Amino acid sequence: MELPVVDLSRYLECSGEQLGTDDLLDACREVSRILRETGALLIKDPRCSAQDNDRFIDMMETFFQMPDDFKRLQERPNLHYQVGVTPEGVEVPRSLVDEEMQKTFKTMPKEYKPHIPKGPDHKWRYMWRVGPRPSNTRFKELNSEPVIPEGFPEWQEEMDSWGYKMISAVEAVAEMAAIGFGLPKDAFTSLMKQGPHLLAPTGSDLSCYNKEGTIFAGYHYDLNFLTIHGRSRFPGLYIWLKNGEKVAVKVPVGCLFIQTGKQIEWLTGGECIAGMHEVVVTSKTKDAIKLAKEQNRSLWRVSSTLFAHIASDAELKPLGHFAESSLASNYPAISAGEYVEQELSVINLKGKTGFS
Ligand SMILES: O=C(O)CCC(=O)C(=O)O
Ligand SMILES: [Fe+2]
Repeated sequence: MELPVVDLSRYLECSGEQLGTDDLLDACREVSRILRETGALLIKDPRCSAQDNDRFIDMMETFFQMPDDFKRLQERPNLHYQVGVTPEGVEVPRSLVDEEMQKTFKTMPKEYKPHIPKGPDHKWRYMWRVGPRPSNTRFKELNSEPVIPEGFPEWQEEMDSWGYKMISAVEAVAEMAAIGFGLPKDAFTSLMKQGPHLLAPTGSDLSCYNKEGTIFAGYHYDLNFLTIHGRSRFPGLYIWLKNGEKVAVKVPVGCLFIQTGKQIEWLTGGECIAGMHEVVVTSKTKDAIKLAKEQNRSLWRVSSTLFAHIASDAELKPLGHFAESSLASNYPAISAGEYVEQELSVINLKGKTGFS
């Protein structure tokens, strides 16, 4: 199945008053429908160009190619790895430790079954906080100072500029989704203000791990609100639609890919569910490795993942009419920060250090 591409240009050009026009309302309903029915959306945002994406990936390839000892200088386990580098072999895919998920594996048809994780992920990651942080918060450690690797003078500017652009794209989608769901336009975006948004590119070493079936990120959902990715230079990301179908993500040049996380599931009382996904080496990845070798390009698979979050001190609970839904009781009110901490300890990023 091909995922539809929604062009945000018309929505972005319009002022508030024009939002009542039929074609814009239809576009908003289309966004909310796709998020509800599939949990996955391709978008085109004129503010996020293919060149921006390329510059960012070039820099991250250079970083991930550095020796492990250098990269580990950027490791902050005491901050739950929520800034700086997370080496390979640390983050544990939720499905490795979640018995409910393991039960569902058994019921899945063979062609849609994920690769069953046997240990932690083989991917590296860099976490960079984007956007303002709250001066007064109950969740200080999730909102700590950034880490900048030595020898990358362009780091801050590059991370911030690409990060802000992708957050703007998420905000537009969040507004459109809210309108489409019949909520106030800012129902989601007002909760995203000063959220601990993370630009969190992954780096996977295809010169070392290139056997089919190697798992870079085992089957999991994302714990945040919405996740957005630019186009990666290597295929490998697979998602599951709400109907259980497994789909290879192909992001057209100049487009971005958005998937639902657990926080939007909470806020919509289960109307949207968090999209499951995995990153693995497949025959398509191997074809791309061969081509990259011929062209003398980097063999690090970099993702330009950004986790857009609800503010740590804001409350997660079904919004507006979603509070009346039959599933709402599965989503009791909890602060977003508390929820994130619970999830982080399950996936091994919190709990080994002084913050547990
Ligand atoms: O590497 C990717 O393409 C996505 C990784 C992922 O799922 C994650 O970072 O949560
Ligand atoms: Fe993910």
